[in-house]
Amino acid sequence: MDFYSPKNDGKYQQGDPPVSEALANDVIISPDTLRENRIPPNQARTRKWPVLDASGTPEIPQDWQLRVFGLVDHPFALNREQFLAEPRVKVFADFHCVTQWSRLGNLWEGVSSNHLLERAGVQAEARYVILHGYDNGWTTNLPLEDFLQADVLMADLHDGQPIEPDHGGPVRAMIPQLYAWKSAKWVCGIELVQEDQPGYWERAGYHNHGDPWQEERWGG
Ligand SMILES: Nc1nc2c(c(=O)[nH]1)N[C@H]1C(S)=C(S)[C@@H](COP(=O)(O)O)O[C@H]1N2
Ligand SMILES: [Mo]
Repeated sequence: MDFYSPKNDGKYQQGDPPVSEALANDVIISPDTLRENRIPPNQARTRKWPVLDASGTPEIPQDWQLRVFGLVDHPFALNREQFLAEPRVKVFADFHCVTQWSRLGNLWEGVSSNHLLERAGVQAEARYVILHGYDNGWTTNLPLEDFLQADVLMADLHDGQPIEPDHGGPVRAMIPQLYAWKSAKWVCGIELVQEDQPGYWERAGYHNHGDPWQEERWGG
């Protein structure tokens, strides 16, 4: 799929690790990138970007869509053109995998979670968000409050380039403040629910919440 790809100005890549100071002022700065030590406990920095998922890269249907449904007043689905027509945000964020690598200074671009949920009209009983992937009914769960952080988005660009299929393109979720397994690749659904529903990795023994700064890795 040929998602729109504006040119990254590349400026923020000058620092190592990349810092937010050189960014254009329309970029949302993920708060954890402002920490003095940006590497959570027992993580190590990688400059590469490993590929990790449960069952490999799925075939994405021609009629790709992203649905927002569940406890919302106005459920809707966006096709590719409609997704690209939504207001866009840029987010500068670090990315921490529970297998102990951290990738610092990523520039994500896409549509913010806040915008999508405002459009849908979240009902008062909704307390959790279930993200659905195109890979065999894969899901992950997170509290609504985490999903509504200003640096959470459905991203189609990484460092100015379309997200590769192996990394979850055409569109993946990005939840910078939680371990990477919450950042659903190949996202196709955002479901609002009242009762929590542990997802694929959570049922496999990962922590239900996954805060890297609290080392919420397993159990819990
Ligand atoms: N749909 C889907 N999203 C997923 C996964 C998955 O199996 N399916 N794995 C998660 C895990 S365990 C990690 S560590 C990150 C890895 O993202 P990356 O492959 O782009 O590094 O994606 C997360 N998102
Ligand atoms: Mo992971």
